[in-house]
Formats: sequence, C-alpha cells, structure tokens
Amino acid sequence: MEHRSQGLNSNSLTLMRHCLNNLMDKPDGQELVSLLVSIQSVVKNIGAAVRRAGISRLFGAEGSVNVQGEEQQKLDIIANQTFINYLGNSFATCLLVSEEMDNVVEVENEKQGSFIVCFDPLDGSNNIDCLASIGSIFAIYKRKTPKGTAPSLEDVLQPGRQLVAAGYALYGSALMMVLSTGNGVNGFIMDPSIGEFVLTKPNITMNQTIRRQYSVNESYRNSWDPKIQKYIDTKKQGDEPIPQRYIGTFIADFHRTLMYGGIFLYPNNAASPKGKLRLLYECNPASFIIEQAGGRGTNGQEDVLDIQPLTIHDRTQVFLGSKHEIEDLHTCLNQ
Ligand code: AHM
Ligand code: MG
Repeated sequence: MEHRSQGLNSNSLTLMRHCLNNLMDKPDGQELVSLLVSIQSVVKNIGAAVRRAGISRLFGAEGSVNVQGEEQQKLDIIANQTFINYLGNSFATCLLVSEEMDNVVEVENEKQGSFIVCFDPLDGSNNIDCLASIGSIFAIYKRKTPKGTAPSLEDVLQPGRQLVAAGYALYGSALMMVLSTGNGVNGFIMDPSIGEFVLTKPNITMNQTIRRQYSVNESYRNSWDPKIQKYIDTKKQGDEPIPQRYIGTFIADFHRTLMYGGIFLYPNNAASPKGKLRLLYECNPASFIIEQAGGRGTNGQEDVLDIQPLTIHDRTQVFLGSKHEIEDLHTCLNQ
C-alpha cells in the first residue's frame, strides 16, 4: 500500500540541505553554512513576528528615529534585535552592519568568526501597517584581517564584487528566501507544515525579453536627470505601453523584477540627490543576485558591485534589470 505524507517528501531539497551540498567542500564552507542556518532562524523569527503583528500589537511607530532620520517601527526594532542576537551568537561573524544602527557592531571577542554581514532587517517599513509585502536583505563578506585579530572598517568597506553570498526574505503571500552563494540563484518557500524552506525556484534566471515592465516612483520625475525622464517616456509610447509597477518595498519590487523581467529604477532626485537606497545592504546584495541570475545592476555609470564604499551607510542611485533593459537605459544616458 502506498503512503503519502502530508509533509516533506524525502527528495525535497531544503535550504539547509542545499547549503550543505554546495558549501561544505569550500574553504570556510562549514562556517558559512552555520551562518546561513542562523540567518534562516532570523527569517523564521521575523516571519512569525510579522504574521502575529496585528494580534500582538506590533504595528505602528515606536517613537524613536534611526540614523537615516526615519521613524522606527516596532517591527523594525524586533527585526534588528533578532539579526544582532542570532548573528552575534553564530560564531561565524565578526562585524555586523545594520540599516537601523549608526555604527558597526563588533561581535564579542570569543564569538568572532570569519564573516561580515550587512543587512536591512526590515525593508519597506512604510508598508507594515497596510499589510503589503515587506522583507529582509543581507550581504555576506569574508573578513580581510586574519581571524584572531581585531576586525577593522577595512573588512566592511569592500566593493560588492568581493561578496561571498547575498540573499533576501520576502514576507509576502508566502514566506520566501532567495539566496546566491555565487553559483546561481535559488528560491525557497517556507512550508509551514514542517517549518522548513523548500526549494521551489531552482536556478532563477532573469527573463531577458525587452519591454516587460518598469518599476519606479514617478512622483519624483520633475527632479530626475532629463535623460532618465526621456527613457521612461519611451516606455509609454506606442500602441502597447509598458506596464508600470511600484510597491514601495525595495525587496518586493526587486523580486518581481527578478521573476518577471524588466527594470527597477531608483534615480537621484531632489529629495535624495545621492540616491535613496543604501549600497552595502540594499544595492550590493540585489546587484549580486541579479548578476548571478543573468541581469545587471548599475548606478548609470558603473556596475554597482564595482563601487568602492566610503562609509557604511552610503547611498547610490540604482538601476537593476535584464541586460537589454540596462543597455537601453545606458544608451539614453550616454546620448
Ligand atoms: P526602508 O524601509 O528600509 O527605509 O527602505 C526604503 C524604502 C525601500 O524599500 C523602497 O524601495 C523605497 O524606500 C521607496 O521610497 P519612495 O517612497 O521614495 O519611493
Ligand atoms: Mg528598514
């Protein structure tokens, strides 16, 4: 008689097993796996807090203001503490950079490991109260200073090209984690019946079809570079204008662009003359992932991954999309 289990099929590839298969034979692979396991626990915790937010009264503003001058939300604080707590106790990290904290966090001496993690613990805070998708995003570097010595800012301020892994979690209609360790991009959905992330989108590859969709906050149009205005105008011309989509949560807009193709733009504008999105924990991990999926991320001049960060909270304008879309944009910018 055949027995069908409701839960995990023994052939299902969990995120944990994926990490073990792909990383254990790499230098520092074991430590990286243990770090990724900790990040998985962080995401499960934040995911649970997001789902409970209404009944636990976690919605709404906390009252404090973070380093970017933004009002912090209760969930922001919980998410940040969860990241710091799990990663600081993983024995795999030495320095942590969070969007929510002014300074780099140094892990206790006896718990220091080989990696630096830069993260936005809860991206899209403005969407918390209306139940639209929010997310967490992270970038992992290997330290340059030898283990056993004091880590320094030089370990943190590395161009994105040096990343060893990057990923994000999307707290949407399902809880999804997308991860790249530099060998393609894979997507895992949380199966709540077994509490595991299961591979549902292996080898994510960007749709390269031109004129798919574009994603930008057009309310800033008047203060964009006129060349960007002209590029966006081309999307609206003809009998079949290109659909515009914008959620206002970077990870959600990025994830849709990765899944469906097209382009995401956050250009300089009067309110954010040097771009709004942060290099270390938003633009770099997204660019790493999109390159791994066959797309491209630039600041209009160079690949985001080649930018040398000067401070931990640097911002940049950013364009992320399929190679053709980015080429089209650059052609407009160079005219
Ligand atoms: P934050 O919630 O981490 O501060 O993120 C900033 C958000 C991004 O998620 C999103 O892409 C952007 O701000 C939207 O900005 P705007 O409202 O200017 O379009
Ligand atoms: Mg945030």
